[in-house]
Amino acid sequence: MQRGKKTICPLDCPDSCGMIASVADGRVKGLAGDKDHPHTNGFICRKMRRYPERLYGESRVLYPQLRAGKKGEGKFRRIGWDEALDIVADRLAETRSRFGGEAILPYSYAGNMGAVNRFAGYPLFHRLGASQLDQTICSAAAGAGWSHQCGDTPGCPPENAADAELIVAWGINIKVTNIHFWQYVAAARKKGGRLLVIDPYRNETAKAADMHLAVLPGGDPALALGVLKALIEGDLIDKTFIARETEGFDLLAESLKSQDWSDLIRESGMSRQDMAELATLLAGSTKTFIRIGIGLSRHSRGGMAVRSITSLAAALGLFAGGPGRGVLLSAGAFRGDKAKLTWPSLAPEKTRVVNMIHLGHALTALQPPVHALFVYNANPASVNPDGALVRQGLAREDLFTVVHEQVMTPTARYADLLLPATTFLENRDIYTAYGHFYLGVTDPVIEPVAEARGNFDLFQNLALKMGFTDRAFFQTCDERIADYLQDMQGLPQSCDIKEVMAGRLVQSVNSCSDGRVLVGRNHRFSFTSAAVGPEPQVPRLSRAGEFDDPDLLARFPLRLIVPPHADLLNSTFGERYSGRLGEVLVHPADAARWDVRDGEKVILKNHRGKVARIARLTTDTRQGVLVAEGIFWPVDEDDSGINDLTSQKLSDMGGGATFHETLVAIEQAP
Ligand SMILES: Nc1nc2c(c(=O)[nH]1)N[C@H]1C(S)=C(S)[C@@H](COP(=O)(O)OP(=O)(O)OC[C@H]3O[C@@H](n4cnc5c(=O)[nH]c(N)nc54)[C@H](O)[C@@H]3O)O[C@H]1N2
Ligand SMILES: Nc1nc2c(c(=O)[nH]1)N[C@H]1C(S)=C(S)[C@@H](COP(=O)(O)OP(=O)(O)OC[C@H]3O[C@@H](n4cnc5c(=O)[nH]c(N)nc54)[C@H](O)[C@@H]3O)O[C@H]1N2
Ligand code: SF4
Ligand SMILES: [Mo]
Repeated sequence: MQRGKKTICPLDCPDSCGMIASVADGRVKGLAGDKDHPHTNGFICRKMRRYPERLYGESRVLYPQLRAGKKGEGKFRRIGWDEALDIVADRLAETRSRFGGEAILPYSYAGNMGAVNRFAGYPLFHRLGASQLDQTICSAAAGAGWSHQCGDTPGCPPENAADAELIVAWGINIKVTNIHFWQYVAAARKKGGRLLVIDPYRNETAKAADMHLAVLPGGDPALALGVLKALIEGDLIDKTFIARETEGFDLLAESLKSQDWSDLIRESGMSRQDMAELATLLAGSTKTFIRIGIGLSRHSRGGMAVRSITSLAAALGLFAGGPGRGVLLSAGAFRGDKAKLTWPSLAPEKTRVVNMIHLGHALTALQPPVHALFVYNANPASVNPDGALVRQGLAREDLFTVVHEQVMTPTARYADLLLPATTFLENRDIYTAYGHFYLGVTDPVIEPVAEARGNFDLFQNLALKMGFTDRAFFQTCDERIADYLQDMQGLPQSCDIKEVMAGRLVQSVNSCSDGRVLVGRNHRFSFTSAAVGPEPQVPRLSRAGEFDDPDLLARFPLRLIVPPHADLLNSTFGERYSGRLGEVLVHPADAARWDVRDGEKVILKNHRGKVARIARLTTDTRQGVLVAEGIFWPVDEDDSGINDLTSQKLSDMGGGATFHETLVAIEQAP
């Protein structure tokens, strides 16, 4: 007999869907959307509907294994858990005593968004005095840009968009990366609302939209400031809101006065008329909802892009709330004390911090060197920029690498010791979301498959094995969840923690139904920068990084962006598409110039590396801009992937990544 059990999608996706797993004979037969989850609304994406194939698939890592071939070759021999734990404990202890704790580098990200399992390794690595990882690869620049102007204001609930007259999807591919937001777009359009997409290429969302502006990659600060300049010149700003709930507007207006139109036009790739029309469109709609994506922040001026767009939104009064109005980047609906998960008090003072984007550098050049690497919840061989350098590091004979994984990923192939990880269906955890305002706690749906162990169990066991007796290591999973929930901001006052622990979905109190997000929170929107630092006080045009480098432009004249693919979640599910190169969208004029043909294999290359893709000729992208969707797994013997082309350069704020700022050349494959 099949039974339906509730769970939550653990993937790094804003939607964090509620799901029903159907289980029979201790096996998961299928996954479907939970009808009782207001945001999920009974529907999940096609990636996750096929999850049971992954759970029981050929690629699944089932047992602890020791390397039995060359690094990266992917040959292993099975060992037992006891032996495996002894090996890790010995090697970590030895590394620490010979070279000091900082010679150990834990590397993890968001393969599992459950708060307990995501941060499960932190207490042990803190206790070991290991190098600390700055987790910047995704939203650090966007988050820093947002907090410069908005402080800790949460985003507006997505439901509010359903009443909008105008929805702006700015640097976000809703139909691919945030599909449940589409229900609000559809509802708004039913009532006559329109969708505008601002994105360098005609992505899936732009194809389904009413309007599309093909801004240049990295061009958003110029576009947003140009529109703001036009609004001020046309006296179209919301003066009441600006006076009542913001500060510093005069400084920004003054700075924009002296800003040349020619710079704004060149940098945005938009005409003055485009900007004037957008200003008119925005001023003419009282109910505007701006959905800001993280995509536009993966640039040298990514933080500035967010600062400029939120400033534009504030000048229009969109933070004042009201039906159909709002601004959403990241929900931020609940704020828990992360220290309750990570236990920073266990770390020695002043341990070195490694920005995860610099992993290639950290494994090949950092002094004193890293001698032990522990990877979990992540696939750095595929997702990290400067991929060839990352692999060079992973191939070092003197590096001891542990990888805790669910499937045989490109990183797992480089492990000295490979450990089998459970999936969310085999774990208990607590999930918030960055695209909606609900929180939930889940129970395991099935027993662990084969010898898989969850992150939390693994690290608790390892800490005890290493002889650590701190309280953190004796906590049960339930105790950690309860501790985290205890003073979580955003929970309703009446909320019964016991009920939440038993699986009741909770809606954040930050989700005021009228979308009003600033008032009443002791908060004013600041057009000037609240933080100290090298950033300019008011948003202004800053440098474009790699795209501004004349030497590189002469050799690699095309701008490449590398957004997500609908069938992958970052590199997760790559095992489903083994042998697939992935495509690169090329404008026909560029194709003619560089002599590449539709459907043929091409080489993209620059000073960091090269990778093969299949050319797709289309006017969906602008001339001079190439688009390579998806982090497919390596196909060729040289192991290359799309991130062999991207750089370790950091964004202007938050130490974020600059994935969409890559110069390349293109040629026919030999
Ligand atoms: N199917 C699927 N869903 C996903 C993911 C996935 O890999 N696959 N990844 C998940 C993760 S980890 C994240 S962080 C989110 C990210 O989701 P998003 O916030 O949507 O961010 P990106 O996907 O990086 O880029 C979104 C859009 O930004 C555009 N873009 C690039 N540069 C610029 C620019 O300079 N200006 C403007 N205006 N637009 C630009 C890209 O062309 C792309 O269409 O999605 C999550 N959801
Ligand atoms: N070219 C390009 N590169 C990008 C991006 C892009 O848009 N373009 N996006 C960037 C962004 S936004 C992000 S967030 C990063 C994402 O980088 P990662 O967080 O590394 O994302 P994934 O590729 O999904 O890999 C996660 C891995 O964790 C494993 N995993 C899942 N759950 C568990 C668990 O419970 N325990 C253990 N031990 N392992 C688990 C999965 O099997 C999977 O292999 O990639 C970045 N890289
Ligand atoms: S990947 Fe996103 S859309 Fe798909 S089930 Fe998970 S949370 Fe929902
Ligand atoms: Mo991300």
